[in-house]
Amino acid sequence: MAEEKEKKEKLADPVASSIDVATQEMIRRAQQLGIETAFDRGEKLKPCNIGTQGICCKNCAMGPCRLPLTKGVDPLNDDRRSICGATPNTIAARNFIRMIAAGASAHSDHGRCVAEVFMSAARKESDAYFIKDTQKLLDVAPHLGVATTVEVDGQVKDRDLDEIALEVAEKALGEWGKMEGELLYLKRAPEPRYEIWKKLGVLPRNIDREVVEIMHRTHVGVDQDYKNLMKQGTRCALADGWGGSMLATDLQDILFGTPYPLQSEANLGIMKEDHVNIIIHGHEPVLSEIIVQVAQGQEMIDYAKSKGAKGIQLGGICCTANEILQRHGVPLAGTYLQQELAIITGACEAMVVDIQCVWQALANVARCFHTKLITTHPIARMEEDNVIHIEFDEHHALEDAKKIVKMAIDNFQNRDKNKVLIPKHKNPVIAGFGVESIEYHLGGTFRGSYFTLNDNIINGRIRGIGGVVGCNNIRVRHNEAHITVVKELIKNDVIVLTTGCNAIACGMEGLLTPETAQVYCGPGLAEVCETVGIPPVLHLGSCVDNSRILLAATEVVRAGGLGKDLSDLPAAGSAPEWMSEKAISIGHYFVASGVYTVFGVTLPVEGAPVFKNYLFNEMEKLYGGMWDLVPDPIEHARKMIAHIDKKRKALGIDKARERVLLDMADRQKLDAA
Ligand code: BF8
Repeated sequence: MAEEKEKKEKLADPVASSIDVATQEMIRRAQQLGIETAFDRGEKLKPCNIGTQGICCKNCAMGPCRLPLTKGVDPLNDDRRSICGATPNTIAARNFIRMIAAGASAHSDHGRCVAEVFMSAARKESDAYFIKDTQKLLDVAPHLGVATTVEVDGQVKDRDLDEIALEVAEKALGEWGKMEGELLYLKRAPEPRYEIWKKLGVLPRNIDREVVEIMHRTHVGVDQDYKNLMKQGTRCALADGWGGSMLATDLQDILFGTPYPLQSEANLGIMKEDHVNIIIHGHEPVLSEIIVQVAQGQEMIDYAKSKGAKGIQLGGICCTANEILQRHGVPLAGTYLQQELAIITGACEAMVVDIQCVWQALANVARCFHTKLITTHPIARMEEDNVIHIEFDEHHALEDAKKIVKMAIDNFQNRDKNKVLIPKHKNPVIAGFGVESIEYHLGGTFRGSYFTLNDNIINGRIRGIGGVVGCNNIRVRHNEAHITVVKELIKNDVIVLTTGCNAIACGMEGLLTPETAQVYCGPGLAEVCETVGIPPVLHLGSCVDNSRILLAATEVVRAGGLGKDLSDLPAAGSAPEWMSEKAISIGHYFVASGVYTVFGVTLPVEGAPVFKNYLFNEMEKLYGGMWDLVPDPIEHARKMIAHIDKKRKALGIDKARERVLLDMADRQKLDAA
């Protein structure tokens, strides 16, 4: 009896676990069925108090050495040492940059895979992949030093597109391991930014090398100066943001099309009881693009009908969801923390996964239903015997995708109708924004560039730009911080650029529609959104697409009137519910690009106050951007707004904002009269 009670107490409280009603319903449903989810495990398994402080070193077999900070100890007279004598600063910095290395590797290896597929498309080796967006190819080529014209007999002519594609593929692949020089995309940043990186010695040489050097430097007995460690952390993070991630985004756009705004829906309610439901989860669009193509083809739709279904419903989880949403309008099934719940609907015929953010727990959940859990990537398999591995290869992509979709359809008849419960909740979304479409909507026909956006920032209708991104974390209420931060920003006239799971959370909450502006925005931002017909929260894609935020911010600098560098902009970054190493890499390339970046939940730096101060304060003197940690979402947003106001003041446009607010008030008075 006591045991039973204890068991009961350890289950998650659905309402305390998520702000989302569909998620609450499914947590309850899982508990009724006796299926454990991450929400329940989060109750039982508490994080290690020393690890969370960042001062546990397990880089050799003399340890792990744990140096918890005891209350009242003066950090400047801190005699804590590991066996080898490493200080808390060294340990925390080593751990921190190892996270950067892992995060940068994840994004960049994804990018490499896309570059390899791009190469096979350029060589015309594949019947599934082609150069779809030739304009983007021509736009990207010069940044990789590839000429788009050629001189023949004294005349300048357009170069053959196949030739350009091949050279772009070669140059792009070279970025991972070239012998000399520096990453070619670094020069896409505003010039003063590039000069700062050069002066500080952090220009990445090639992507792989920066990761390897972190692993070397953090091996026992190598780099034992936290500032020098962070220098390499910076170089590696830049190799992610302005390298691997940016290449992934560009090459994906060329292969699969540059996103433009489109309409769709978000949340578990997108699944359909009378359809074959296929959930695609992971990150690389290389596979999911072809699955979408196959599943939307008549052959498979007819096959599904022959098996008693009305059709095929695709849905996405995590960043794959964002990839296929932004290019095809495939609806979002949910965020990172909802992956188990999609299966618990009992209506998921197949969950197809590739890399990153995919839980092994899915195997256990799938076992309780008819769901086929299909791994597809050679580097990401699961040990469980109910997991099917269909290795995906770009050379026979179409056959692989057909096999997967057919397997899902065949599984429809195995569904147990009594176990089906799909929550009703979903919301409409407008997604598919990017550097190009922001220019289209906020550029202005005559002047091009980002003129209208800049003009509205300068006149104060838009107070500034918030980049809000990142994961869910079981340690905080699902989506609460995401939504609170975003709502607080738009209420204060800060336009939000979003990616990753924050974008999905915003979609679920209904914040990705132009109509949102009238409900949640301050008057200035509402007016702009209404005039140009955009949502106040612009969905820019997946986590590798944070590179779109960097480039959009660069365009803002180029359009003029808001300073000369990214660090001059009235802008701030945020990851309110981060959890992955990728988020640390993203956070750090934002900081090194000059952005004040606030994280929620926790940061593994508390046990090393000197190192923490370096990240939170000293960094600003070097890069113009710095880290911050603010778990409370309202305070989190307010600190971002305070920073934006600080930048407005430095630019001398703080007065303009006051004037506009007075104008608005005057106008309201007039309206009332
Ligand atoms: O790369 S936001 S939980 S899904 S890590 Fe993962 Fe975090 Fe979601 Fe995409 Ni990004």
